[in-house]
Amino acid sequence: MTSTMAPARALRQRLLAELEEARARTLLLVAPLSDEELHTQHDPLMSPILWDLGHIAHFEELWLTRNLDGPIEFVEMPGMYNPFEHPRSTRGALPLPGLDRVREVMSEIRARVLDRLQSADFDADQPLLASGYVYRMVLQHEYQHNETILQTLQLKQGTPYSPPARVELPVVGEGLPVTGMVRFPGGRVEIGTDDRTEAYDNERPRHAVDVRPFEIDAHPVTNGQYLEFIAAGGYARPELWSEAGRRWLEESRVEAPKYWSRSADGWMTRVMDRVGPVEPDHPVCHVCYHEAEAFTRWVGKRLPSEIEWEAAASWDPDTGRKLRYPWGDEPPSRELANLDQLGFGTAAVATFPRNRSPIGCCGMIGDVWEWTSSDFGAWPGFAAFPYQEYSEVFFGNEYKVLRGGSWATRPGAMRNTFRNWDYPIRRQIFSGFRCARDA
Ligand code: AVJ
Ligand code: FE
Repeated sequence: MTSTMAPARALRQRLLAELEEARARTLLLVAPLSDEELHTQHDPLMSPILWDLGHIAHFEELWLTRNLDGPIEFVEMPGMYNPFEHPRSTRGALPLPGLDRVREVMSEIRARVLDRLQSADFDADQPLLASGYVYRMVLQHEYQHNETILQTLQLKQGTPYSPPARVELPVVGEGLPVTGMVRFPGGRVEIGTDDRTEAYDNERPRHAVDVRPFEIDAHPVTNGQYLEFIAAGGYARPELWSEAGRRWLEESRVEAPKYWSRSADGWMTRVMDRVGPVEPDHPVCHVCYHEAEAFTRWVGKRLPSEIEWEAAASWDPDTGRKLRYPWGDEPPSRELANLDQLGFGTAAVATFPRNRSPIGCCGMIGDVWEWTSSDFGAWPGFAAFPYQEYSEVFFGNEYKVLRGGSWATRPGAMRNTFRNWDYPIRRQIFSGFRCARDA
């Protein structure tokens, strides 16, 4: 440490900057929206965006003011913004205040948070504050709700959402081969993490697992490959689908990924306000677990388990070292991966040559979340921290794990050990997949 600042002061300044940056992004995303668009429940699966905003603020108040001055329970979150009191589908009926009022509440809470930050003791032996953990938890919560808001904006009724800012994604030359698998030799692999500075409870503890040799696609499945599945009648071949998958197919009558439509010129798709042809070299997005599973059967493969996914992304079998990101320990940036929202869409696979794990698996971080075959459960030795309502209440066989983050994920909420989960029928998330098989 060559810093002239006391470490606590440096950490305080960094957290302050990150809190401000997180809020600036949240407000940027909602800036183009009218009060009515913010109030509307655009889909039963999603909250009115004003609910997300109020919930972000009250979550922050709960953890960064009230809880620092004596333990309180998650259930003490004010009724209207408590997700367990009000399931998403009912949030449209809540008497939500207007944007001006919600912004006042956000600033008022933030002022108290920053005031409290001045006296935060990061050396405390309580794990909530040690190394600033609780601040990073709150930051990630805001980042995650940003992605939720983007799902809502993509689902939005009425005039499509027009992004307030965009960054151009790099375009690579045509003709890069996107087929092929890479091999993981198997052996003892370290899964999860012991990190207590930012990891969620469900990522802990780090533990050794014996993994059998397997092969995994070097890239996520592309639209072009998925189009072949559609053309081969994949949606009409029951033998490719699980029983639950067949039930979902019968009820939903789906024939293509969400947001695709057939036109005279072929398949079109839409991201927010942009409509264009389905790009064959982009990863397929907005498919549910059942669709992913049916595709893998069609090609004679299977989905990777989340342990295999994490091994392929993070483990260097030659050195026995575990990496924080597929490329190493360098934090994500625009040069490394398609993350952080402002690209507003996927990039062609193989666009980011450095987004490559030690075994040669590409594009694991960014673009699309990847479905795994695993149910969301506890790692051995799991302990809920700091609140059961983040992970533990969702453990079981109802949810499938997704890994790797999407274009709509903020970098602060992404790393090789990060675990996301959703119902196997969900498609409003930015979800794709890659295939694996035994070696
Ligand atoms: C991890 C995306 C499943 O949205 O339900 C936000 C994240 N948890 N607030 C969700 C979350 C509490 C969570 N997912
Ligand atoms: Fe939340």
